Amino acid sequence: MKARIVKIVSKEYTLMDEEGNTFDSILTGKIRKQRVPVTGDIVECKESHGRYVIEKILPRRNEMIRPSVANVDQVLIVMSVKDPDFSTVLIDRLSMLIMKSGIEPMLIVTKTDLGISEETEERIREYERGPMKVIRTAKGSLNPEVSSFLEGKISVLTGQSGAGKSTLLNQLDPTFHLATQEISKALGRGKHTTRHNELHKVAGGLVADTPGFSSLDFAHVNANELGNYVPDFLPYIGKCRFNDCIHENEPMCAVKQAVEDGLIPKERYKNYLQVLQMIHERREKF
Ligand SMILES: Nc1nc2c(ncn2[C@@H]2O[C@H](COP(=O)(O)OP(=O)(O)OP(=O)(O)O)[C@@H](O)[C@H]2O)c(=O)[nH]1
Ligand SMILES: [Mg+2]
Ligand SMILES: [Zn+2]
Repeated sequence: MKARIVKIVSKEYTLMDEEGNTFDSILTGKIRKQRVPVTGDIVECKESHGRYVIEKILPRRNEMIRPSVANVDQVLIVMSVKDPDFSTVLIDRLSMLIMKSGIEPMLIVTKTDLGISEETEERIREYERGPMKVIRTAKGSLNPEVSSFLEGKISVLTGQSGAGKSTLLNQLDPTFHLATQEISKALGRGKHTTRHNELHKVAGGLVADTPGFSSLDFAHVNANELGNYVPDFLPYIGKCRFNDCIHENEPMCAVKQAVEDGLIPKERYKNYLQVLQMIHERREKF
């Protein structure tokens, strides 16, 4: 039978079948040598000696690294308006890496109940006017749009530690009691509250609550592809004078023109140039 891996804790794999029933399983040694299974993987398994054994991992549609989740429909970037600070640099770097994985990014702006500075409000509006879906949420009044976006999909929550990822899931399903930050602080356990990734059944979909990331790695991204991963650039890609344009110093660049015309936010372009610079510097080192 076919099932999906929804949780991995050391050598125990929790599987979910199409009806949403979960059961524990183990892996045959043969597979462990072939490839490391991750949550989201669809597997073939069978019952043997009273327990389920995973026999085959089916090909992945896509795959995220850190957190490792396969077959993802969308990644929800969770960003608070403050505590921790709202950061377009982070949103833009995350969305580039998500696009690079072939997955659609979305933005969830949390903690709007804490008050939004004029500067942050303007930045949020730039995203709202752009192509990414944006949802604002506040503690105590969950935006019903969140559920509608999760339905029938596999979603991954990502964002800084403390942004409110686990809180969001707890609000979506009051039977969840995922640990949130105050508790871990009380236990003095260091930074990340959420430790492993697990797919939770919520709002008619599956959602991975992941630990806040520790670093963003552009090692596998080339300068000449980076622009393709900026959602705001997409309408202008292919319209530059040079077809290998990296939208930096080239004349007749459609992206730069759109920035000048106010069609692409300056902030978005600035964040793009910063990552491009990082990529250039990396190449100089070799
Ligand atoms: N005021 C307010 N506080 C919130 C909101 N969402 C989350 N918080 C608080 O922010 C803190 C951090 O929330 P978590 O849900 O633990 O954050 P996380 O993103 O899961 O963090 P990690 O698991 O460490 O990556 C908690 O104290 C929450 O109560 C919100 O919308 N409004
Ligand atoms: Mg968490
Ligand atoms: Zn260009």
